[in-house]
Amino acid sequence: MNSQEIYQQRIENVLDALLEKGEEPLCESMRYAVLGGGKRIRPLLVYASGEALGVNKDLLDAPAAAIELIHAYSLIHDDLPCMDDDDLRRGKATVHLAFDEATAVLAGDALQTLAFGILSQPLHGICATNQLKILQILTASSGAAGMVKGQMIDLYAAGEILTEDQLATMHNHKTGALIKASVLMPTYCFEGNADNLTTKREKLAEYADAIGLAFQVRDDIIDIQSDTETLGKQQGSDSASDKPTYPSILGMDAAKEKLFQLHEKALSSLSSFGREADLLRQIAEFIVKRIA
Ligand code: GRG
Repeated sequence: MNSQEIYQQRIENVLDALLEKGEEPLCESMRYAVLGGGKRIRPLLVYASGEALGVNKDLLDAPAAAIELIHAYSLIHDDLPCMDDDDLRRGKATVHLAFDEATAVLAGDALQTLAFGILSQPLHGICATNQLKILQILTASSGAAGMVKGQMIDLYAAGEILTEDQLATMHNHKTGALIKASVLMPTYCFEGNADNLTTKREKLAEYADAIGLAFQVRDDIIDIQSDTETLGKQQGSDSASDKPTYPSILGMDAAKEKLFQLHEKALSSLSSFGREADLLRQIAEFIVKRIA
């Protein structure tokens, strides 16, 4: 197994242990939404950023799990009839179809509180000030100043003509915020401060901004160029719902050029790091080349 696969297996085990096993619909729907699917890009970024900083892996499991739980909740709610009304997610029926709508709302709610609960437990090896900072990052990135704000902009953007800046603002909130949180939380996984941490944090933030937007540009491209089976969700859903995208605003060639530039920016942000940031480099490459 390569290191991406090792970390993917690791987060799978961590999530499995965290989610209660029970026959009630709430337990089953939470496990259905979280386990056995998804690329786990956000937890991978947590482990990769921690690796670049020399953080003990055991301290990264809690933030890695928390960010994936927030992501899973956001997907459940995004798929609901009152939002994107999707039937397929990660190659299987969306939670409101596999269970029912009320269960899907509550499973999302419970995954969100579980994420904050995990980070509120004593995290031995991380001082209280830093642990609070990690919680603040998760709160800001997922709430009304982050992902929820982006989702709100997105819902009202259908059928609108957005400028490139407006499109970037929407994506920086909706998708970029959690990606940036994944990279930044490990910069607080210490007792106190490590060497040159402020400079490293700034460089990692630049990297995260670049790959966050690259993730979305690539998402817009594959929504047009891939197929439903590969994507595990409906292909062409952006144009079907008349959503503004990078290819629709810039044209396909310019969208691909934008992706190339963002990849270059991500790599140059890591130029002061050595081999310890190789996993971050590999993830950047994976994001700009992914087909699903
Ligand atoms: C409902 C509050 C709320 C927010 C929803 C993230 C989000 C906000 C909606 C998802 C809609 C969507 C398809 C956005 C495009 C980019 C994206 C986040 C794709 C899904 O993330 P991946 O590709 O999914 O990392 P996997 O399944 O691999 O985890």
